[in-house]
Amino acid sequence: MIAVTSAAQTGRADYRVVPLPSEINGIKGADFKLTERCLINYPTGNRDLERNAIMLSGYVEELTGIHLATRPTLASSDQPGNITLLLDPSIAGDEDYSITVTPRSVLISGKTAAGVFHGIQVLRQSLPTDPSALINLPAAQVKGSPRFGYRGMHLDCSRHFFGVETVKRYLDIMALHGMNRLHWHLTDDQGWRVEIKKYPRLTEVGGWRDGTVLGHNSPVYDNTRYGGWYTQEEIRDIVNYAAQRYITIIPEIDMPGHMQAALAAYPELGCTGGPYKVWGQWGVSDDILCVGKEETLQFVKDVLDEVMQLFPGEYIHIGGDEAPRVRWQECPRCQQRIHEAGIVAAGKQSAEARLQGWFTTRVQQYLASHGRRIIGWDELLGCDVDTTATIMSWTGAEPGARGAMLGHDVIMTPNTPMYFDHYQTRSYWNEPTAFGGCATLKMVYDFEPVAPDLPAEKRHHILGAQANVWTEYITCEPQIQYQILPRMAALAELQWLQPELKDYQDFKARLPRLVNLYRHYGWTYRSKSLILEDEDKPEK
Ligand code: TNX
Repeated sequence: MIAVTSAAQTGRADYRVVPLPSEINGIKGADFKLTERCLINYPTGNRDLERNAIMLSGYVEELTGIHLATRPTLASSDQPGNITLLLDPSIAGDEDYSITVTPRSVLISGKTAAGVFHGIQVLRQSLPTDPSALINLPAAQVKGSPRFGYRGMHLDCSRHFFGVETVKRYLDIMALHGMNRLHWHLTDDQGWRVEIKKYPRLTEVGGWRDGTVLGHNSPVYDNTRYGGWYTQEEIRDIVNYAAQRYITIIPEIDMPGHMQAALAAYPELGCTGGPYKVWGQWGVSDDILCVGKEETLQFVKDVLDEVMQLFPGEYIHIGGDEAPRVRWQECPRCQQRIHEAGIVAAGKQSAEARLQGWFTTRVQQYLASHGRRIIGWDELLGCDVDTTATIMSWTGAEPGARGAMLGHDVIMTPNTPMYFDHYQTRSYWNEPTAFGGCATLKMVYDFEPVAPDLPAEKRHHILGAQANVWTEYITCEPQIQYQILPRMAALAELQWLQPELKDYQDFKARLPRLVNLYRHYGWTYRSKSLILEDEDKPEK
Protein backbone atom coordinates (compact mmCIF):
# COMPACT_ATOMS: atom_id res chain seq x y z
CA MET A 1 0.00 0.00 0.00
CA ILE A 2 1.19 3.45 -0.75
CA ALA A 3 0.67 5.80 2.08
CA VAL A 4 -1.26 8.84 0.94
CA THR A 5 -0.23 11.93 2.72
CA SER A 6 -2.07 15.15 2.31
CA ALA A 7 -1.09 18.44 3.79
CA ALA A 8 -3.27 18.91 6.82
CA GLN A 9 -5.63 21.74 6.20
CA THR A 10 -5.08 24.79 8.30
CA GLY A 11 -7.75 27.26 9.25
CA ARG A 12 -6.73 30.60 10.66
CA ALA A 13 -8.86 32.56 13.07
CA ASP A 14 -9.81 36.10 12.14
CA TYR A 15 -10.61 38.48 14.99
CA ARG A 16 -12.30 41.03 12.73
CA VAL A 17 -15.75 39.89 13.81
CA VAL A 18 -19.13 41.57 14.37
CA PRO A 19 -19.27 43.69 16.46
CA LEU A 20 -15.71 44.67 15.67
CA PRO A 21 -13.35 44.65 18.68
CA SER A 22 -12.14 48.12 19.55
CA GLU A 23 -8.50 46.99 19.46
CA ILE A 24 -6.73 44.20 17.60
CA ASN A 25 -2.97 44.46 18.00
CA GLY A 26 -0.73 41.78 16.56
CA ILE A 27 1.81 40.17 18.89
CA LYS A 28 5.09 38.98 17.49
CA GLY A 29 5.51 35.26 17.10
CA ALA A 30 3.92 32.14 15.75
CA ASP A 31 0.21 31.32 15.81
CA PHE A 32 -1.23 29.47 18.78
CA LYS A 33 -2.25 25.98 17.67
CA LEU A 34 -5.60 24.81 18.89
CA THR A 35 -5.57 21.05 19.21
CA GLU A 36 -7.39 18.35 21.15
CA ARG A 37 -4.63 18.58 23.77
CA CYS A 38 -5.55 22.12 24.66
CA LEU A 39 -7.56 22.54 27.87
CA ILE A 40 -9.93 25.29 28.90
CA ASN A 41 -8.99 26.38 32.42
CA TYR A 42 -11.21 28.27 34.78
CA PRO A 43 -10.62 29.34 38.39
CA THR A 44 -11.48 26.57 40.84
CA GLY A 45 -14.82 27.17 42.49
CA ASN A 46 -15.98 29.90 40.10
CA ARG A 47 -19.30 28.50 38.85
CA ASP A 48 -19.85 31.26 36.31
CA LEU A 49 -16.50 30.82 34.65
CA GLU A 50 -16.92 27.05 34.80
CA ARG A 51 -20.15 27.41 32.83
CA ASN A 52 -18.44 29.82 30.45
CA ALA A 53 -15.67 27.28 29.93
CA ILE A 54 -18.19 24.56 29.14
CA MET A 55 -19.96 26.84 26.69
CA LEU A 56 -16.68 27.73 24.98
CA SER A 57 -15.87 24.06 24.69
CA GLY A 58 -19.29 23.47 23.12
CA TYR A 59 -18.83 26.30 20.63
CA VAL A 60 -15.38 25.08 19.58
CA GLU A 61 -16.67 21.56 19.12
CA GLU A 62 -19.75 22.50 17.12
CA LEU A 63 -17.72 24.74 14.83
CA THR A 64 -14.48 22.81 14.38
CA GLY A 65 -15.16 19.29 15.61
CA ILE A 66 -12.33 19.65 18.15
CA HIS A 67 -13.25 18.63 21.67
CA LEU A 68 -11.52 20.60 24.41
CA ALA A 69 -11.77 19.44 28.00
CA THR A 70 -12.40 21.96 30.76
CA ARG A 71 -10.39 21.99 34.00
CA PRO A 72 -10.44 23.96 37.24
CA THR A 73 -7.16 25.62 38.11
CA LEU A 74 -5.75 27.48 41.08
CA ALA A 75 -3.38 29.44 38.85
CA SER A 76 -4.14 33.11 38.33
CA SER A 77 -2.45 33.57 34.99
CA ASP A 78 -2.37 32.03 31.52
CA GLN A 79 -1.29 28.39 31.22
CA PRO A 80 1.13 27.10 28.57
CA GLY A 81 -0.64 25.19 25.83
CA ASN A 82 -4.09 26.06 27.12
CA ILE A 83 -6.92 28.54 27.06
CA THR A 84 -7.52 30.21 30.43
CA LEU A 85 -10.55 32.17 31.56
CA LEU A 86 -9.94 34.69 34.33
CA LEU A 87 -11.46 37.63 36.12
CA ASP A 88 -9.26 40.71 36.05
CA PRO A 89 -10.27 43.55 38.38
CA SER A 90 -7.99 45.96 36.53
CA ILE A 91 -10.29 45.87 33.49
CA ALA A 92 -12.43 49.01 33.44
CA GLY A 93 -15.95 48.20 32.29
CA ASP A 94 -18.19 45.42 33.61
CA GLU A 95 -18.72 43.95 30.17
CA ASP A 96 -15.32 44.71 28.64
CA TYR A 97 -13.27 41.78 27.45
CA SER A 98 -9.65 41.14 26.70
CA ILE A 99 -8.21 38.25 24.71
CA THR A 100 -4.48 37.69 24.67
CA VAL A 101 -3.20 35.09 22.25
CA THR A 102 0.51 34.36 22.38
CA PRO A 103 2.37 31.55 20.63
CA ARG A 104 2.04 29.54 23.87
CA SER A 105 -1.32 30.38 25.40
CA VAL A 106 -4.71 32.03 25.19
CA LEU A 107 -6.11 34.18 27.99
CA ILE A 108 -9.68 35.49 27.96
CA SER A 109 -10.41 37.92 30.75
CA GLY A 110 -13.00 40.36 31.94
CA LYS A 111 -13.80 42.30 35.05
CA THR A 112 -16.88 40.09 35.34
CA ALA A 113 -17.96 36.74 33.97
CA ALA A 114 -20.15 38.66 31.50
CA GLY A 115 -17.07 40.31 30.05
CA VAL A 116 -15.35 36.92 29.74
CA PHE A 117 -18.49 35.64 27.99
CA HIS A 118 -18.31 38.44 25.41
CA GLY A 119 -14.67 37.56 24.82
CA ILE A 120 -15.73 33.96 24.28
CA GLN A 121 -18.25 35.10 21.65
CA VAL A 122 -15.48 36.96 19.83
CA LEU A 123 -13.27 33.89 19.83
CA ARG A 124 -16.24 31.80 18.68
CA GLN A 125 -16.94 34.10 15.75
CA SER A 126 -13.29 34.28 14.81
CA LEU A 127 -12.91 30.52 14.36
CA PRO A 128 -12.85 29.09 10.86
CA THR A 129 -15.99 27.06 10.29
CA ASP A 130 -14.49 24.55 7.84
CA PRO A 131 -13.72 21.40 9.75
CA SER A 132 -9.96 21.23 9.53
CA ALA A 133 -7.30 19.37 11.43
CA LEU A 134 -5.46 22.46 12.57
CA ILE A 135 -6.86 25.67 13.90
CA ASN A 136 -4.38 28.50 14.24
CA LEU A 137 -5.01 31.53 16.35
CA PRO A 138 -2.79 34.46 15.32
CA ALA A 139 -0.92 35.96 18.28
CA ALA A 140 -2.70 39.19 19.18
CA GLN A 141 -4.19 41.33 21.88
CA VAL A 142 -7.93 41.82 21.23
CA LYS A 143 -10.11 44.11 23.31
CA GLY A 144 -13.67 45.32 23.29
CA SER A 145 -15.87 47.56 25.37
CA PRO A 146 -19.55 48.16 24.65
CA ARG A 147 -20.64 51.73 23.92
CA PHE A 148 -24.07 51.15 25.52
CA GLY A 149 -25.02 49.21 28.63
CA TYR A 150 -28.48 48.44 27.25
CA ARG A 151 -28.21 46.36 24.08
CA GLY A 152 -31.61 44.92 23.42
CA MET A 153 -33.86 42.88 21.23
CA HIS A 154 -37.60 42.63 21.69
CA LEU A 155 -39.88 39.73 20.84
CA ASP A 156 -43.67 39.81 20.67
CA CYS A 157 -45.01 36.41 21.71
CA SER A 158 -48.61 37.60 21.95
CA ARG A 159 -49.67 38.20 18.37
CA HIS A 160 -48.11 34.86 17.56
CA PHE A 161 -46.94 32.43 20.16
CA PHE A 162 -43.48 30.88 20.06
CA GLY A 163 -42.48 27.92 22.19
CA VAL A 164 -39.68 27.64 24.72
CA GLU A 165 -37.15 26.26 22.23
CA THR A 166 -37.69 29.19 19.87
CA VAL A 167 -37.23 31.73 22.65
CA LYS A 168 -34.05 29.97 23.76
CA ARG A 169 -32.70 30.04 20.22
CA TYR A 170 -33.52 33.74 20.06
CA LEU A 171 -31.40 34.17 23.21
CA ASP A 172 -28.60 32.17 21.59
CA ILE A 173 -28.69 34.48 18.59
CA MET A 174 -28.58 37.49 20.90
CA ALA A 175 -25.60 36.08 22.79
CA LEU A 176 -23.67 35.58 19.57
CA HIS A 177 -24.27 39.27 18.80
CA GLY A 178 -23.15 40.51 22.23
CA MET A 179 -26.61 41.64 23.32
CA ASN A 180 -27.77 41.71 26.93
CA ARG A 181 -31.48 42.62 27.23
CA LEU A 182 -34.51 40.73 25.94
CA HIS A 183 -37.69 42.78 26.06
CA TRP A 184 -40.33 40.08 26.08
CA HIS A 185 -43.81 41.25 25.03
CA LEU A 186 -46.04 38.75 26.80
CA THR A 187 -49.53 40.20 26.73
CA ASP A 188 -51.66 42.00 24.19
CA ASP A 189 -55.15 42.15 22.70
CA GLN A 190 -54.56 38.96 20.74
CA GLY A 191 -53.30 36.71 23.54
CA TRP A 192 -52.17 36.57 27.18
CA ARG A 193 -49.10 34.33 27.34
CA VAL A 194 -47.88 34.22 30.94
CA GLU A 195 -49.44 31.99 33.57
CA ILE A 196 -50.76 33.99 36.54
CA LYS A 197 -51.81 31.61 39.29
CA LYS A 198 -54.24 34.02 40.91
CA TYR A 199 -56.08 34.64 37.62
CA PRO A 200 -56.12 31.32 35.76
CA ARG A 201 -58.58 32.55 33.15
CA LEU A 202 -55.92 34.94 31.80
CA THR A 203 -54.33 32.01 30.02
CA GLU A 204 -57.25 29.55 29.91
CA VAL A 205 -59.44 32.12 28.15
CA GLY A 206 -57.08 34.96 27.29
CA GLY A 207 -54.46 32.63 25.81
CA TRP A 208 -56.67 31.60 22.89
CA ARG A 209 -58.44 33.30 20.01
CA ASP A 210 -61.10 31.80 17.75
CA GLY A 211 -59.41 32.84 14.54
CA THR A 212 -56.89 35.17 13.00
CA VAL A 213 -57.50 37.75 10.31
CA LEU A 214 -55.80 37.09 6.98
CA GLY A 215 -53.46 39.68 5.54
CA HIS A 216 -53.49 43.28 6.66
CA ASN A 217 -56.89 43.24 8.41
CA SER A 218 -58.89 41.82 5.50
CA PRO A 219 -62.52 40.84 6.03
CA VAL A 220 -61.43 37.19 5.93
CA TYR A 221 -60.53 35.14 9.01
CA ASP A 222 -58.99 31.68 9.15
CA ASN A 223 -61.51 30.53 11.77
CA THR A 224 -58.82 28.44 13.40
CA ARG A 225 -58.43 28.45 17.15
CA TYR A 226 -54.95 29.74 17.93
CA GLY A 227 -53.00 30.26 21.10
CA GLY A 228 -50.62 29.03 23.75
CA TRP A 229 -48.89 30.33 26.87
CA TYR A 230 -45.90 29.75 29.10
CA THR A 231 -46.23 28.06 32.45
CA GLN A 232 -44.38 29.75 35.29
CA GLU A 233 -41.97 26.86 35.27
CA GLU A 234 -41.19 27.44 31.60
CA ILE A 235 -40.70 31.14 32.24
CA ARG A 236 -38.24 30.39 35.04
CA ASP A 237 -36.37 28.02 32.76
CA ILE A 238 -36.10 30.70 30.07
CA VAL A 239 -35.04 33.40 32.56
CA ASN A 240 -32.33 31.07 33.81
CA TYR A 241 -31.23 30.19 30.28
CA ALA A 242 -30.94 33.92 29.53
CA ALA A 243 -29.00 34.61 32.74
CA GLN A 244 -26.46 31.96 31.79
CA ARG A 245 -25.88 34.04 28.66
CA TYR A 246 -25.71 37.29 30.66
CA ILE A 247 -29.03 38.43 29.22
CA THR A 248 -31.63 40.05 31.47
CA ILE A 249 -35.24 39.53 30.44
CA ILE A 250 -37.54 42.52 30.80
CA PRO A 251 -41.14 41.33 30.71
CA GLU A 252 -43.77 43.61 29.26
CA ILE A 253 -47.28 43.60 30.64
CA ASP A 254 -48.89 46.26 28.48
CA MET A 255 -51.39 48.45 30.34
CA PRO A 256 -53.89 50.07 30.39
CA GLY A 257 -54.29 49.48 26.62
CA HIS A 258 -53.58 46.34 24.59
CA MET A 259 -55.50 44.44 27.30
CA GLN A 260 -58.38 42.93 25.39
CA ALA A 261 -57.27 39.34 26.01
CA ALA A 262 -57.36 40.02 29.75
CA LEU A 263 -60.78 41.66 29.40
CA ALA A 264 -62.08 38.59 27.57
CA ALA A 265 -61.04 36.58 30.63
CA TYR A 266 -62.21 39.10 33.27
CA PRO A 267 -64.78 41.42 31.63
CA GLU A 268 -65.41 43.23 34.91
CA LEU A 269 -62.00 44.92 34.46
CA GLY A 270 -63.30 46.92 31.47
CA CYS A 271 -65.41 50.09 31.46
CA THR A 272 -68.43 48.53 29.72
CA GLY A 273 -68.21 45.09 31.33
CA GLY A 274 -68.08 43.39 27.96
CA PRO A 275 -68.53 40.78 26.72
CA TYR A 276 -65.13 40.92 25.06
CA LYS A 277 -63.30 38.49 22.80
CA VAL A 278 -59.61 37.81 22.43
CA TRP A 279 -58.93 39.83 19.30
CA GLY A 280 -58.32 38.07 15.99
CA GLN A 281 -57.41 41.25 14.13
CA TRP A 282 -54.54 43.73 14.40
CA GLY A 283 -54.51 47.33 15.46
CA VAL A 284 -55.51 49.35 18.49
CA SER A 285 -58.58 48.33 20.48
CA ASP A 286 -60.76 50.93 22.16
CA ASP A 287 -61.42 48.54 25.04
CA ILE A 288 -58.81 49.09 27.72
CA LEU A 289 -58.65 48.63 31.49
CA CYS A 290 -61.16 50.64 33.52
CA VAL A 291 -58.98 52.51 36.00
CA GLY A 292 -61.95 53.90 37.86
CA LYS A 293 -62.41 50.54 39.61
CA GLU A 294 -60.41 49.56 42.66
CA GLU A 295 -60.50 45.94 41.54
CA THR A 296 -58.55 46.86 38.39
CA LEU A 297 -55.78 48.35 40.51
CA GLN A 298 -55.79 45.25 42.69
CA PHE A 299 -55.66 43.04 39.57
CA VAL A 300 -52.64 44.92 38.26
CA LYS A 301 -50.83 44.62 41.59
CA ASP A 302 -51.59 40.91 41.85
CA VAL A 303 -50.35 40.26 38.33
CA LEU A 304 -47.20 42.29 38.92
CA ASP A 305 -46.57 40.42 42.19
CA GLU A 306 -46.31 37.18 40.25
CA VAL A 307 -44.38 38.81 37.41
CA MET A 308 -41.82 40.15 39.90
CA GLN A 309 -41.43 36.64 41.31
CA LEU A 310 -40.66 35.32 37.84
CA PHE A 311 -38.35 38.07 36.59
CA PRO A 312 -35.59 39.15 38.99
CA GLY A 313 -34.32 42.08 36.87
CA GLU A 314 -34.81 45.65 38.01
CA TYR A 315 -37.06 46.68 35.14
CA ILE A 316 -40.67 45.78 34.43
CA HIS A 317 -42.07 47.17 31.17
CA ILE A 318 -45.61 48.37 31.70
CA GLY A 319 -46.34 49.38 28.10
CA GLY A 320 -48.56 52.43 28.14
CA ASP A 321 -48.77 52.77 24.35
CA GLU A 322 -51.79 53.20 22.16
CA ALA A 323 -54.37 53.55 24.93
CA PRO A 324 -57.41 55.28 23.40
CA ARG A 325 -59.37 57.04 26.10
CA VAL A 326 -62.78 56.93 24.45
CA ARG A 327 -64.20 54.49 26.98
CA TRP A 328 -62.82 56.54 29.86
CA GLN A 329 -64.58 59.62 28.51
CA GLU A 330 -67.92 57.82 28.77
CA CYS A 331 -67.24 55.75 31.89
CA PRO A 332 -68.83 57.11 35.10
CA ARG A 333 -66.21 55.38 37.25
CA CYS A 334 -63.27 56.78 35.33
CA GLN A 335 -64.86 60.23 35.41
CA GLN A 336 -65.45 59.82 39.13
CA ARG A 337 -61.77 58.96 39.56
CA ILE A 338 -60.76 62.05 37.62
CA HIS A 339 -62.98 64.09 39.86
CA GLU A 340 -61.85 62.52 43.14
CA ALA A 341 -58.16 62.63 42.31
CA GLY A 342 -58.50 66.26 41.29
CA ILE A 343 -57.15 65.55 37.81
CA VAL A 344 -57.54 68.42 35.37
CA ALA A 345 -56.52 68.91 31.78
CA ALA A 346 -53.21 70.69 31.43
CA GLY A 347 -52.00 72.22 28.20
CA LYS A 348 -52.26 69.61 25.48
CA GLN A 349 -52.95 66.86 28.03
CA SER A 350 -56.63 66.02 28.47
CA ALA A 351 -57.91 64.95 31.88
CA GLU A 352 -58.10 61.39 30.50
CA ALA A 353 -54.47 61.52 29.35
CA ARG A 354 -53.54 62.62 32.85
CA LEU A 355 -55.67 59.81 34.24
CA GLN A 356 -53.32 57.44 32.41
CA GLY A 357 -50.49 59.30 34.16
CA TRP A 358 -52.26 58.88 37.50
CA PHE A 359 -52.67 55.15 36.87
CA THR A 360 -49.09 54.73 35.66
CA THR A 361 -47.78 56.58 38.69
CA ARG A 362 -49.70 54.21 40.99
CA VAL A 363 -48.15 51.25 39.21
CA GLN A 364 -44.74 52.86 39.27
CA GLN A 365 -44.96 53.53 43.00
CA TYR A 366 -46.09 49.99 43.66
CA LEU A 367 -43.17 48.57 41.73
CA ALA A 368 -40.77 51.05 43.34
CA SER A 369 -41.90 49.85 46.78
CA HIS A 370 -40.62 46.44 45.66
CA GLY A 371 -37.33 47.84 44.41
CA ARG A 372 -38.31 47.80 40.75
CA ARG A 373 -38.38 50.43 38.02
CA ILE A 374 -40.71 50.86 35.09
CA ILE A 375 -40.07 51.24 31.42
CA GLY A 376 -42.91 52.56 29.30
CA TRP A 377 -43.49 53.53 25.68
CA ASP A 378 -43.02 57.17 24.75
CA GLU A 379 -46.73 57.96 25.12
CA LEU A 380 -45.92 58.24 28.83
CA LEU A 381 -44.23 61.57 28.10
CA GLY A 382 -47.69 62.93 27.36
CA CYS A 383 -49.20 61.73 30.63
CA ASP A 384 -47.29 63.47 33.33
CA VAL A 385 -45.19 60.67 34.84
CA ASP A 386 -42.08 61.45 36.85
CA THR A 387 -38.54 60.91 35.65
CA THR A 388 -37.98 57.62 37.45
CA ALA A 389 -39.82 56.10 34.47
CA THR A 390 -37.51 55.00 31.69
CA ILE A 391 -38.88 55.87 28.27
CA MET A 392 -38.77 53.67 25.21
CA SER A 393 -38.76 55.96 22.21
CA TRP A 394 -40.71 54.20 19.45
CA THR A 395 -42.80 56.73 17.54
CA GLY A 396 -39.54 58.24 16.35
CA ALA A 397 -36.25 59.43 17.78
CA GLU A 398 -37.54 62.84 18.87
CA PRO A 399 -39.46 61.64 21.98
CA GLY A 400 -36.27 59.97 23.18
CA ALA A 401 -34.31 63.20 22.94
CA ARG A 402 -37.17 65.08 24.58
CA GLY A 403 -37.37 62.50 27.38
CA ALA A 404 -33.61 62.76 28.01
CA MET A 405 -33.88 66.56 28.18
CA LEU A 406 -36.58 66.15 30.82
CA GLY A 407 -34.33 63.82 32.80
CA HIS A 408 -35.74 60.41 31.88
CA ASP A 409 -33.51 57.51 31.06
CA VAL A 410 -34.26 56.47 27.49
CA ILE A 411 -33.96 53.42 25.27
CA MET A 412 -33.97 54.18 21.58
CA THR A 413 -36.19 51.96 19.44
CA PRO A 414 -37.58 54.40 16.83
CA ASN A 415 -39.84 52.51 14.45
CA THR A 416 -37.66 53.54 11.52
CA PRO A 417 -35.22 51.84 11.43
CA MET A 418 -35.51 49.81 14.67
CA TYR A 419 -38.69 47.87 13.79
CA PHE A 420 -37.54 44.56 12.41
CA ASP A 421 -41.14 43.67 11.56
CA HIS A 422 -40.72 46.23 8.78
CA TYR A 423 -39.44 45.28 5.34
CA GLN A 424 -35.70 45.11 4.71
CA THR A 425 -35.98 46.46 1.19
CA ARG A 426 -38.02 48.93 -0.76
CA SER A 427 -38.66 46.22 -3.37
CA TYR A 428 -40.78 44.28 -0.95
CA TRP A 429 -42.96 42.38 -3.41
CA ASN A 430 -40.65 39.37 -3.14
CA GLU A 431 -40.57 39.45 0.63
CA PRO A 432 -42.66 37.54 3.14
CA THR A 433 -45.57 39.72 4.25
CA ALA A 434 -44.41 42.20 6.85
CA PHE A 435 -45.98 45.03 8.79
CA GLY A 436 -44.97 47.70 6.25
CA GLY A 437 -42.28 50.35 6.43
CA CYS A 438 -38.69 49.79 5.45
CA ALA A 439 -35.43 49.45 7.35
CA THR A 440 -32.55 48.30 5.18
CA LEU A 441 -29.36 46.86 6.62
CA LYS A 442 -27.63 50.16 5.95
CA MET A 443 -30.37 52.20 7.61
CA VAL A 444 -30.00 50.05 10.72
CA TYR A 445 -26.21 50.35 10.62
CA ASP A 446 -26.32 54.13 10.26
CA PHE A 447 -28.76 54.69 13.12
CA GLU A 448 -27.31 56.97 15.80
CA PRO A 449 -29.13 56.69 19.14
CA VAL A 450 -27.79 59.94 20.59
CA ALA A 451 -29.25 63.04 18.92
CA PRO A 452 -26.38 65.29 17.77
CA ASP A 453 -27.78 68.33 19.56
CA LEU A 454 -28.38 66.55 22.87
CA PRO A 455 -26.31 68.48 25.46
CA ALA A 456 -23.34 66.59 26.88
CA GLU A 457 -24.81 66.49 30.39
CA LYS A 458 -27.96 64.73 29.11
CA ARG A 459 -26.24 62.09 27.02
CA HIS A 460 -25.90 59.57 29.82
CA HIS A 461 -29.70 59.27 29.79
CA ILE A 462 -29.55 57.39 26.47
CA LEU A 463 -29.04 53.90 27.88
CA GLY A 464 -28.91 52.18 24.53
CA ALA A 465 -30.79 50.87 21.54
CA GLN A 466 -33.06 47.98 20.76
CA ALA A 467 -34.85 46.50 17.75
CA ASN A 468 -38.44 45.37 18.07
CA VAL A 469 -39.97 42.29 16.49
CA TRP A 470 -43.75 42.58 16.43
CA THR A 471 -45.32 39.42 15.15
CA GLU A 472 -48.68 40.26 13.61
CA TYR A 473 -47.36 38.87 10.32
CA ILE A 474 -44.64 36.61 11.66
CA THR A 475 -46.01 33.16 12.28
CA CYS A 476 -43.02 30.83 12.65
CA GLU A 477 -39.41 30.77 13.80
CA PRO A 478 -37.72 30.83 10.38
CA GLN A 479 -39.69 33.99 9.63
CA ILE A 480 -38.49 35.60 12.88
CA GLN A 481 -34.92 34.75 11.92
CA TYR A 482 -35.41 36.07 8.40
CA GLN A 483 -36.58 39.41 9.79
CA ILE A 484 -33.71 39.78 12.27
CA LEU A 485 -30.75 38.36 10.33
CA PRO A 486 -28.57 39.98 9.29
CA ARG A 487 -30.07 43.25 10.59
CA MET A 488 -29.15 42.21 14.13
CA ALA A 489 -25.51 42.25 13.09
CA ALA A 490 -25.82 45.92 12.11
CA LEU A 491 -27.61 46.65 15.37
CA ALA A 492 -24.94 44.85 17.40
CA GLU A 493 -22.26 46.98 15.83
CA LEU A 494 -23.98 50.26 16.65
CA GLN A 495 -24.62 49.04 20.20
CA TRP A 496 -20.95 48.21 20.74
CA LEU A 497 -18.87 50.58 18.62
CA GLN A 498 -18.07 54.21 19.21
CA PRO A 499 -19.45 56.08 16.18
CA GLU A 500 -16.00 56.94 14.84
CA LEU A 501 -15.14 53.24 14.55
CA LYS A 502 -18.20 52.41 12.46
CA ASP A 503 -17.64 51.78 8.76
CA TYR A 504 -20.43 50.24 6.72
CA GLN A 505 -18.25 48.94 3.87
CA ASP A 506 -15.89 47.32 6.32
CA PHE A 507 -18.87 45.82 8.20
CA LYS A 508 -20.22 44.36 4.98
CA ALA A 509 -16.86 42.80 4.27
CA ARG A 510 -16.88 41.14 7.72
CA LEU A 511 -20.50 40.05 7.56
CA PRO A 512 -20.14 36.94 5.35
CA ARG A 513 -18.10 35.22 8.03
CA LEU A 514 -20.83 35.80 10.59
CA VAL A 515 -23.39 34.61 8.07
CA ASN A 516 -21.36 31.41 7.74
CA LEU A 517 -22.19 30.84 11.38
CA TYR A 518 -25.89 31.48 10.72
CA ARG A 519 -25.67 28.80 8.06
CA HIS A 520 -23.74 26.49 10.29
CA TYR A 521 -26.48 26.71 12.92
CA GLY A 522 -29.24 26.34 10.35
CA TRP A 523 -30.68 29.81 11.00
CA THR A 524 -32.70 31.52 8.30
CA TYR A 525 -31.45 34.91 7.12
CA ARG A 526 -31.99 37.34 4.27
CA SER A 527 -29.12 36.54 1.95
CA LYS A 528 -30.00 39.38 -0.43
CA SER A 529 -28.99 41.86 2.23
CA LEU A 530 -25.43 40.65 1.71
CA ILE A 531 -25.31 41.21 -2.00
CA LEU A 532 -27.74 43.87 -3.12
CA GLU A 533 -25.84 47.13 -2.98
CA ASP A 534 -28.97 48.79 -4.38
CA GLU A 535 -30.52 48.52 -0.96
CA ASP A 536 -27.80 50.74 0.36
CA LYS A 537 -28.60 53.61 -1.96
CA PRO A 538 -31.00 56.31 -0.85
CA GLU A 539 -34.42 56.32 -2.46
CA LYS A 540 -34.52 58.26 -5.74
C1 TNX B 1 -47.02 49.67 17.24
S1 TNX B 1 -44.67 49.84 19.20
C2 TNX B 1 -47.25 49.00 18.42
C3 TNX B 1 -47.46 47.54 18.40
C4 TNX B 1 -47.53 47.02 16.99
C5 TNX B 1 -46.43 47.65 16.17
C6 TNX B 1 -46.31 47.13 14.78
C7 TNX B 1 -45.89 49.94 20.09
C8 TNX B 1 -45.59 50.46 21.40
N1 TNX B 1 -47.11 49.58 19.65
O1 TNX B 1 -48.61 47.23 19.14
O2 TNX B 1 -47.38 45.64 17.02
O3 TNX B 1 -46.66 49.05 16.11
O4 TNX B 1 -45.13 47.57 14.15
